[in-house]
Amino acid sequence: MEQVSVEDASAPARTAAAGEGISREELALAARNHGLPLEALRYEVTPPGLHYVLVHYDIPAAGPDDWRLAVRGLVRTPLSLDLAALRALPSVTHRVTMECAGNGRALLSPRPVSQPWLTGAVGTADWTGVPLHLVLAEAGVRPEAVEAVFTGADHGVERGVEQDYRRSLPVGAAAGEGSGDGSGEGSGVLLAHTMNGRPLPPQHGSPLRLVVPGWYGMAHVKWLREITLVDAPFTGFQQSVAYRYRRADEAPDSPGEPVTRIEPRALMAPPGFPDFMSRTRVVHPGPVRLHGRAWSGYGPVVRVEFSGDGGRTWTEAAVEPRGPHPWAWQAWTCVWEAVPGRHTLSVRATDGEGRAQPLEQPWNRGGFGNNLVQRVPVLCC
Ligand SMILES: Nc1nc2c(c(=O)[nH]1)N[C@H]1C(S)=C(S)[C@@H](COP(=O)(O)O)O[C@H]1N2
Ligand SMILES: [Mo]
Repeated sequence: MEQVSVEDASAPARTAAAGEGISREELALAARNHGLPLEALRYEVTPPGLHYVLVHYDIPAAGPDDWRLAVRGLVRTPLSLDLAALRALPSVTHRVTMECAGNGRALLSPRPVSQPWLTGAVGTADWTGVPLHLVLAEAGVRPEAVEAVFTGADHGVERGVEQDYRRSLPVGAAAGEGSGDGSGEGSGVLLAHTMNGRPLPPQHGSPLRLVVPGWYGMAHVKWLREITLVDAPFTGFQQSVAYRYRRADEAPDSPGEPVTRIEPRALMAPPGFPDFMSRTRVVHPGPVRLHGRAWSGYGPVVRVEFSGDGGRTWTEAAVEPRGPHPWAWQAWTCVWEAVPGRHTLSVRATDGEGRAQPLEQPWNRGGFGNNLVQRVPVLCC
């Protein structure tokens, strides 16, 4: 990793001062990296263009014709596969809900300065591709290998460190036909060349990306050009510097804990209709059918609760059981009796492992895994 003096590499990610607004730089990031418009929670599979997008650097020039995926390092047979070779291998389709680890970051106080997500950094797609374990078996992973490092074709500089976008997975999680979570579902990791039945669009990693069901977005390396098997845990920027949970009582440069699977969250499609500037929702008195989706990277969501009074009292919503798509979000619905006045609506999800959404912000320096319950201000009149 080369040092580039755009910024001080040793400086931790910054948090905004009290009352400090979103800067022009953050606005530029927010305009490039858009979220899911929450009314699109009505679709089980997010329609093209409405799935959230997060790109650290530029979308690289990566055409399908001269594309090669290299598999190298601690393997018996290094491979160089073009798209035709990958497409000739057996493929499967998984419906996967993907969420950015920074979703909800801009709602934190103090606010970590980065891509300023509200709650929309999520989407669900049908990803088709080659199970990663098939390609790793073809290459023959040597027993000394402990991790697989995945390299994207995009390149940039982040907090002073020039780099290709790179992330790793333990060999067990990468090659695993068992997920290790007792579900017997397999890890489901895919080399995906198809999104919703079409070749991947440029912003989602054309022509090839990694899909790691249940994990936050940073693991799903786009524009995937190389898989390297290594004999020691990978310590690159996106693994050991970024995407770590560093609590408020830890030093800004402490190692922290790695960000991995998606914490449970429920979101509501905002009811009624919006005021243009404030986005405040307006409804008329009477029963209002509320609906949305809930998900967790640790297994099925077993309960969704609704609060019409800002989280003081909760009632059960009806949540659909997890169907044939173990890694996709689940629909929930309930009815709210709207009476004139101002209200704050909330929902919260609990998964099968008993993980639930907090009512107090789970603050950490990067603003990761912030699954604070959603608050939707509504004016009934
Ligand atoms: N090569 C590469 N892969 C990447 C990224 C990136 O910047 N470069 N961003 C990651 C992050 S942080 C997220 S949240 C997801 C977003 O995937 P999407 O844009 O398809 O929704 O891609 C991940 N894969
Ligand atoms: Mo992300």
